[in-house]
Amino acid sequence: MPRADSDTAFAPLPGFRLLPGFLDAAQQRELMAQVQAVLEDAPPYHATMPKSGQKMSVAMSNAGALGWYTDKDGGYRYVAQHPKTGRPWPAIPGIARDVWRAVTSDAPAPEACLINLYRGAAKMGLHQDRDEADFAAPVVSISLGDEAMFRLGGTSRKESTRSFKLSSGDVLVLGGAARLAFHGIDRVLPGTSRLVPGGGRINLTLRRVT
Ligand code: MD3
Ligand code: FE
Repeated sequence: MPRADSDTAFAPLPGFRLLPGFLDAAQQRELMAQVQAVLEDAPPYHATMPKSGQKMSVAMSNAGALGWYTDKDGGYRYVAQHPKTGRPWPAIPGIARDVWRAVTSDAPAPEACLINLYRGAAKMGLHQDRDEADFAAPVVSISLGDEAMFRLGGTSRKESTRSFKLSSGDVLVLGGAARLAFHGIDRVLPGTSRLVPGGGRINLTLRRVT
């Protein structure tokens, strides 16, 4: 018998694809080493949100031609240089480019790779990704390290949400209507992986920006 609430039960928007275990253990280790090299050149920082001036609990860095950044006065935007070192962002890790090519059919190469580093109680509130000029290409997300509880909703904040566990090596593809879905990370489950040196979780998001 269907549940009484089945009419309003959550169904992910078209264009949402979760690919569990897309990267095997050896590929995860190789990507982790590539990300470490990026972070040595472009150290993670805690960006500041525009209105509140609050620092984000997630530490960030970027690779690629453009990097996502926010500070109190400039707001959310893409920038071509690391805010502290002034250097251009390092190249996008090879394994990440391979994932993009494998899961996107005819999209041009990614312009940005945001690196989110979750340590301790870091989390990310429910939001939409709309700082890109073009929503035609999907966003591709790669999880490394500790497991996380990921929340996905609809294209309005009012719609119901559902949570999924993301594990190391999982890949998410957010295309079509799902490209503008509300989403966030409720919490990371500490000590569930030994991949990230120093512990925690890393998420890479690959995007077209312009
Ligand atoms: C759904 N990152 O960087 S990845 C972000 O795990 C971000 O660090 C989270 O949200 C993280 O903006 C979630 C999964 C994800 C990424 C982009 C999306 C889900 C998405 C874009 C649209 C819809
Ligand atoms: Fe996001």
